[in-house]
Amino acid sequence: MRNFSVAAAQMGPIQKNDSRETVISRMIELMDQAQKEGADFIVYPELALTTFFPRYYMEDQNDVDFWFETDMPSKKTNPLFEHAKSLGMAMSFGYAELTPEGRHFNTSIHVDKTGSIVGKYRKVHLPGHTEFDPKRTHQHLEKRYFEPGDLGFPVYRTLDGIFGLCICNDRRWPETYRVMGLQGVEMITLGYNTPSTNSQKSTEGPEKRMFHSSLVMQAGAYQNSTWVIGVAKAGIEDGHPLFGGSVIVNPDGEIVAQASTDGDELLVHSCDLDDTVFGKKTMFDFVRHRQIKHYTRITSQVGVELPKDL
Ligand code: CDT
Repeated sequence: MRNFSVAAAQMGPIQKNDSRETVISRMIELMDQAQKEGADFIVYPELALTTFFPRYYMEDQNDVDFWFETDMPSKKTNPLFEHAKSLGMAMSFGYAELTPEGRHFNTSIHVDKTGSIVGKYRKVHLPGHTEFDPKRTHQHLEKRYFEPGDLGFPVYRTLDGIFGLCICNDRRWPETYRVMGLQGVEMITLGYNTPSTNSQKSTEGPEKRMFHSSLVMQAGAYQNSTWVIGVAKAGIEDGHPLFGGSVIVNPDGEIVAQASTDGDELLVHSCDLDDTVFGKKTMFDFVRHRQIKHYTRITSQVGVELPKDL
């Protein structure tokens, strides 16, 4: 099944007081619509089950853990899994994961049409800060509530293709795509929650933020000849605006579908994994063209190091 239909299920705002059950019924509604439109695979955003809670400063660990899932599926999320299985629909979505060892991750999974989790990823690039910052118009406390993912960027086989996951801020880093590109990835799915304004750069409005979001996904798709499905949580969550602009990007880096609202909105597009073959075999034939001896800085240093003679 290398040619199938993907639904990017953008979700409008989820308010702080919205229950998991309410959100899951919205996800099920989107899934039903996706099925009517012929989709085989539905992709939901980052932290799809709750509001984007890292904007809230919390000190009490019980308050923090309220936002996390200890089981997947759980009693609350099982109706989504069962519904997907009954429709024969594969799905991917993000959630906050609390492991039995007490570790906290920003996680995303891919569930196949039989209800088995075939792919799991824990967000590597965590943006923001760890302490309350009074200078910011809004807080972004992912570094406080999550530890960096410990699974790397794995790819996995499903739907007769090679798939990978990443989450929100990961999309801005070329390493994310290249590490999966080097494992032959043919479709990357990712969700995001991105504020419409930059709390540290007041001149940067939603248009520029959206431009950067699409730019990085298009570049990642083209340079690795892979489909990229980028799905937003959008709209105003408890007074905090998030931009939409969910996209389906083909392996040529072209946007083939884009959301136009800040609400629940479905983009359905037929994706052929064989469209990745030309780019992988010609322009970006890694084996013939990559010169790894010149790339050592990529994994040997983190920050900028000026050469000594500069
Ligand atoms: N959720 C997430 O990773 N959002 C970031 C915003 C960073 S602003 C501190 C993003 O890159 O979209």
